[in-house]
Amino acid sequence: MRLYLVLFTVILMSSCKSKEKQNDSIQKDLEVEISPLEKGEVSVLTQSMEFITADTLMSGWNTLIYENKSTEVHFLLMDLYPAGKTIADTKSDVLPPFDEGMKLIMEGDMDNAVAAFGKLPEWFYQVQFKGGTGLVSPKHTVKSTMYLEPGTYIMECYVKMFNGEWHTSHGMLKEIIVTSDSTMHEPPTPTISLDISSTDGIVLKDSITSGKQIFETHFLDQKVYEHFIGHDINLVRNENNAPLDSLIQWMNWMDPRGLRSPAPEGFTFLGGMNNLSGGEKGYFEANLEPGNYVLISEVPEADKKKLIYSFSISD
Ligand SMILES: [Cu+2]
Repeated sequence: MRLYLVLFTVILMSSCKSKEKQNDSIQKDLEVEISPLEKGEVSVLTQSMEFITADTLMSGWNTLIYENKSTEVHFLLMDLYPAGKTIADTKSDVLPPFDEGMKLIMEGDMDNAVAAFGKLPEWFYQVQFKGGTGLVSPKHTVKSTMYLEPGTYIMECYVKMFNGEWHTSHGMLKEIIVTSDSTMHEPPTPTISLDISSTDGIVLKDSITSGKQIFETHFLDQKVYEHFIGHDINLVRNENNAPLDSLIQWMNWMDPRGLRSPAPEGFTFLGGMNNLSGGEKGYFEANLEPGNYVLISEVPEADKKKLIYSFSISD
């Protein structure tokens, strides 16, 4: 009897072990089947003047992890195009007026520049901005989370090169299809909440401390400013307590030197949340070391619009 009991126990143990093994392998299979895109994790890389990333993304919440390995400042903006429009239309209808207009600005001919921008097609004004990162300094990686609805998007960066030509006209323009299948991703839990609006500017609801922070940005409204686009949020570290004038002036692409290489001395761009529509929310992550920082919009005269907020992190 005793022998039977021992045998039975041995058999039971071995069967349990094989079940465990089976469960392990099922678990592994499940892990393999969930792709980063289903998890809403999207890697984007710039080596010089391009976006290296997937051609197709899933709709819903997505975290874009943007690595800037190049030697210039860039950002990433997701433009949702009106139905039927593609990157071919951008190249034929949108880039030429912007190229012509910028060339005229560089020559100091603002009147004709405005006339050139007037050649933008009607459909261009139906493009919706669905977020992206803020400006990112060379050799930095940032994370921004936004909600993407299905459709055809153009991922773009319109920072300017040393000669004043747009990055968009030199490769930083990529068509991305967002499918109706949704990611399994949820927005992150914020540690800092802020509001941005055309009336009150950037308003913080929490004090900011050191370490890893997740900013929730709430776009209370959106409007088209004198530079033809809306407000966004960029986190910038002020390395040497430099006066903010050079930064404020640089954050205006209509200025011949604005948004153009080289970026102003002493400022490091750490991402943020690019343009969203009124009523929408987006998130970005930052690891804050002691120092002086500003949150600033890429708009002309951000200080006069209250679209700048300075803060310090102490030791
Ligand atoms: Cu760029």
